[in-house]
Amino acid sequence: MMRRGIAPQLDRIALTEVSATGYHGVLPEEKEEGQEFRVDVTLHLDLNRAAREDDLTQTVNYADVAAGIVQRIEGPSFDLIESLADRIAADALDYPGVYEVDVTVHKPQAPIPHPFADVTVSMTRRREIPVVIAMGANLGDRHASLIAAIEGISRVVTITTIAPFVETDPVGPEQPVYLNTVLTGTTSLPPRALLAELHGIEARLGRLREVRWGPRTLDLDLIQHGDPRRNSDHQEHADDLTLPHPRAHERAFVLVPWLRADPSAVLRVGDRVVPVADLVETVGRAGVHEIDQAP
Ligand code: PH2
Ligand code: MG
Ligand code: MG
Repeated sequence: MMRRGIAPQLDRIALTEVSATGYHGVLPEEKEEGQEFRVDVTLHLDLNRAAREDDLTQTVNYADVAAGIVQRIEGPSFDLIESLADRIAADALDYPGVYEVDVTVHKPQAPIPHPFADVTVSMTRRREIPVVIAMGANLGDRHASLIAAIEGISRVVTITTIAPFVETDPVGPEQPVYLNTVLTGTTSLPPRALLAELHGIEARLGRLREVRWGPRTLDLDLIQHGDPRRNSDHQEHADDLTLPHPRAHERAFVLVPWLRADPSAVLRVGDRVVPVADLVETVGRAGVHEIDQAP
């Protein structure tokens, strides 16, 4: 498994020093008498749509966040402020659209028998969203392009599996054979931010594309974002983004490697959630050729 590197910065909503009396602590008197706790949270999310449409339902209402924090502070007692911070972080990630959260819990009256100003625990928690990315190249050093792309993707996706590369007959206009693979992993980026990263990698690796569906040095396609089994997959049809990928269900050069990467994969097709194994049965494996893998 490869580690994720630096992710691009999302928009943020910060709420600082939400305070209430709580009963968290290891000592019996802390659970008895209570003391002040203060919490800072920063939610990381994409605020473009909320701003464009000036619509509260497209963002997170910070008053709700504050109320939830006060409930946690005043709620069931934990021994550790670590546990309190973790609960608050998990609550924040439950808001739709929140991909990452930073939480700090302050306990300025902690029982520390020395002068001190404050004691805090801070943590960052990310949503881990399953994603499927299809990759193809049919110009230049195809193998090197795919390897370099995987390296780039690993900065924003924690890679679970990469399918063995396959050679595939071109679908579309007359052009050289493709090298294709499919990668599965998890990300804490929303679909558009991930797509922007993929486009950046394509551009850096010198993607050439004159003809639609024509030859290219590198093509990275976001196939699925989220889990259709849990109904958490992103579904959208817009000019700049269509998810799930509108043609993945009929493309052997996507389905066959995907099935190798994840034999239990499913894809939403219209209003059905279909095992990729069944789609491979339907579409067949014609035009997809196994190759000897580089050691
Ligand atoms: N990509 C296309 C068009 N045709 N054919 C194959 N075999 N593999 C591809 O990745 C591919 C294609 C457009 O993205
Ligand atoms: Mg493509
Ligand atoms: Mg593409």
